[in-house]
Amino acid sequence: MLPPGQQLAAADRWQIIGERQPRASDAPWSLTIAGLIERPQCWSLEQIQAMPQVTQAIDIHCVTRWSKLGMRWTGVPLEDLLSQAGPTPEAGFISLVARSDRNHNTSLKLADAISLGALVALSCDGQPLDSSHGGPIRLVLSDRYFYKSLKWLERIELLEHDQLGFWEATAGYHNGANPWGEERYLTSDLDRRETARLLASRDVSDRELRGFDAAGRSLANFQARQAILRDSNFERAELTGSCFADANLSNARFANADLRNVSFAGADLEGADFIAADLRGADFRGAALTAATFVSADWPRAGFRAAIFDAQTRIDLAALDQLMPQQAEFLASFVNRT
Ligand SMILES: Nc1nc2c(c(=O)[nH]1)N[C@H]1C(S)=C(S)[C@@H](COP(=O)(O)O)O[C@H]1N2
Ligand SMILES: [Mo]
Repeated sequence: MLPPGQQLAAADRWQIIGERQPRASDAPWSLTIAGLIERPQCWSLEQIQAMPQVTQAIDIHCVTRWSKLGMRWTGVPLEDLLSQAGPTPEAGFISLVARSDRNHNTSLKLADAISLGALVALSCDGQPLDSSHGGPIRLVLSDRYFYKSLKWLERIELLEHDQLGFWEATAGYHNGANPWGEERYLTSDLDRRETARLLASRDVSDRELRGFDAAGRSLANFQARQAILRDSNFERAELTGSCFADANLSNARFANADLRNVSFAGADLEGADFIAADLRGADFRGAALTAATFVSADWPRAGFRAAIFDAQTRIDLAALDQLMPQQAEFLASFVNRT
């Protein structure tokens, strides 16, 4: 089943999200488990490979609105590793740490990790995991957005108190991450006064304003170059001539907005919604469009709602590749005409 607000990726496509490779190192791969446990362990990759393996179907759901269902993952249940280590009664959380340049991490409630069947995976759909997808060893679990599935798992720590992960601490990703309840982002901490001041200035360039609410506003020539506007709401806003170049607009909502001659050049538009927006003269060159939507899911049946384009709308052909199949098909009919 597809959780609310998600689209199905093409079966033969699997996007790389976040870090693209592990930290360069000659040290052999290993997995350490430490913290509130009776028996600290450090397993070599070979030891993990030699443990009993299970294969289970796990659906993945990226917070930027794409999903892949029924992937077959093979590896060692996290529960098996935990029972070798013996968590103490105080252990309530696990922190997962990657072998990556930024020591990328995320965390889970210990009880959730076990009840949701978290797997320390070595292969997927019968193939050893690609390095870009977390090979040789990553975590994967169902029923949490995919940012809880850590690539290049190197260390598991059992903790009494939660330790927020990289995306959760720096990008406002919801720590609950339950896709069935759309726990995508924390609500913004911008107060109404500050929002009103920024709207009046029409300039948020370089600012970090997750969850910015500009729905229905008249904001022609709004300046938002390089701003971080994840999960912002620009529905029905009037934004002609505005500049969002190089901005981060993942999951931003532009439905029914007037976006004539707006620049989105180089912007990150993963999961952004442009349904019924006016995109005549808009510039998407160099923008990332994974799982962005331009047409409602009922297309091409009667009553669908779609963005408006003209010959001056600029979209790279290559960007169509990043879209989900139905969106790509819809956009191709436009791009090929121009
Ligand atoms: N080490 C590490 N793990 C990570 C990330 C990351 O940046 N670094 N990104 C997370 C996010 S947001 C997603 S959607 C998935 C993407 O996994 P994929 O690249 O195999 O599709 O990895 C998750 N695990
Ligand atoms: Mo993600």
